[in-house]
Amino acid sequence: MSLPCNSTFPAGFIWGVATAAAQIEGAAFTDGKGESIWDRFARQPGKVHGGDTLDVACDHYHRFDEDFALMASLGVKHYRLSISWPRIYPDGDGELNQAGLDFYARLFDAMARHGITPWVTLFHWDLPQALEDRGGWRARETVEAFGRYATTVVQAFADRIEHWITLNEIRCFTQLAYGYGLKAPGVKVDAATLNQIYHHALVSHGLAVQAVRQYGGPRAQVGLTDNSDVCIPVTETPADIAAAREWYRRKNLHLLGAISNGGYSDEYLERCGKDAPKVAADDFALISAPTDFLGLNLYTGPFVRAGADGEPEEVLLPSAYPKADSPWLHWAPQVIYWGTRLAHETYGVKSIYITENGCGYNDEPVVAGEVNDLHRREFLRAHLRELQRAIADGIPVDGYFLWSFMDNFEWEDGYERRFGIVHVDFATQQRTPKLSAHYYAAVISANRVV
Ligand code: BGP
Repeated sequence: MSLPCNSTFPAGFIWGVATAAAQIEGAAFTDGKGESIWDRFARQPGKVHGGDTLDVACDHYHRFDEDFALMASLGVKHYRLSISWPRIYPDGDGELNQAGLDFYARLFDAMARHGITPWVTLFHWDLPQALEDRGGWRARETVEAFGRYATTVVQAFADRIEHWITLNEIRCFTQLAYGYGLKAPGVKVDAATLNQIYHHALVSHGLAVQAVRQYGGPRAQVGLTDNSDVCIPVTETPADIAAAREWYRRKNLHLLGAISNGGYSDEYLERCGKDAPKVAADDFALISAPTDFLGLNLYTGPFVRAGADGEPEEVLLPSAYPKADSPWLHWAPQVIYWGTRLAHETYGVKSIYITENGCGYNDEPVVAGEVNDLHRREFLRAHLRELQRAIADGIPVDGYFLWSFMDNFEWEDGYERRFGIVHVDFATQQRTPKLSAHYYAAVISANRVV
């Protein structure tokens, strides 16, 4: 399909916003919720900016009704949220906490009252600490426990939820958490263990797909949300595009590559050498079971070009290159176009949702009832233009979820970094829609980039 510049998006295009349980709910020890690895990590000195904890966060646990009223007032009809595993199984496995299920039932009721459709992520990094104490993602036991948790949640809410996301960003809760130690549980394991952890994440994804197929009902749809390493051709010439495509293929071999191949490639196994993961007999039947869509969290990516011998090489960013306040987030709006195009071309994905895109800034406080975040408006507009270009080129992108609805606990950055289109005063819990919220509301209402 061809979409001329600035025409409207396809009818039925999904415009949404995203959050995650641990980042907004607070009530970290309320109504029987168990401790998560992030509750523990945040209490270790020096791990999270300013010693911030998740204890209260946006107090969404108690304020969800007003939050949904605000969401609805902006015209947002689709909301990606996650369920907290330790609210459902405080020890990760074993005894069910009915109060946890009851909370989400109330939450979904409120969303229905406000005309908002839920898109539910089953795991967004808040592993129960009790499981970490028994090995965490290093242990196959955690995979089996996740399968039981996913089954419980799908069975409980199959009548209300049609869109399920299995896991959020495997790379972040594996490599950044157990490889670099930056995210909870903040440890550094050896290469063999890390490869096994990736594998455990893949099997967990497969078990969640299986739970949705078995218990989700006929209308249920399921997919993974991945933060693929997206490579952006520095000039859109055939040589640089080929280099970016090859770099992308190599960098995603262990996750999307393995899922789409139905097994680990020889290339990947050679790369692992003696540190290759142990694979049980039926693992890849689970891992590679067909899904209905691919979720992509797209924020940034390296620029790649063809080197002298045609080999891909990353172009170093000069110090003057524009960045958000999140140090890892340099501006590269083309990540939307190339992230979706490379996934479609490389893996044959037929339906893509951008499940996160947004920018982290240390926004200024509210002045006279306003937060003038023109920088975020500009960021969004540039990225939405690339979304429009992707759709115009026939890439099957069916929806876009902005990260994030409101300022929240941004993991190791605590409350310093703000990603929301709604400002949160963490002392008073006052919400103030920023300029970017009004901008996004206008985009949704016009169904085009404004
Ligand atoms: C993604 C996560 C989100 C959110 C966002 C912002 O990786 O899925 O939960 O936090 O990034 O990034 P960060 O808070 O790491 O700066």
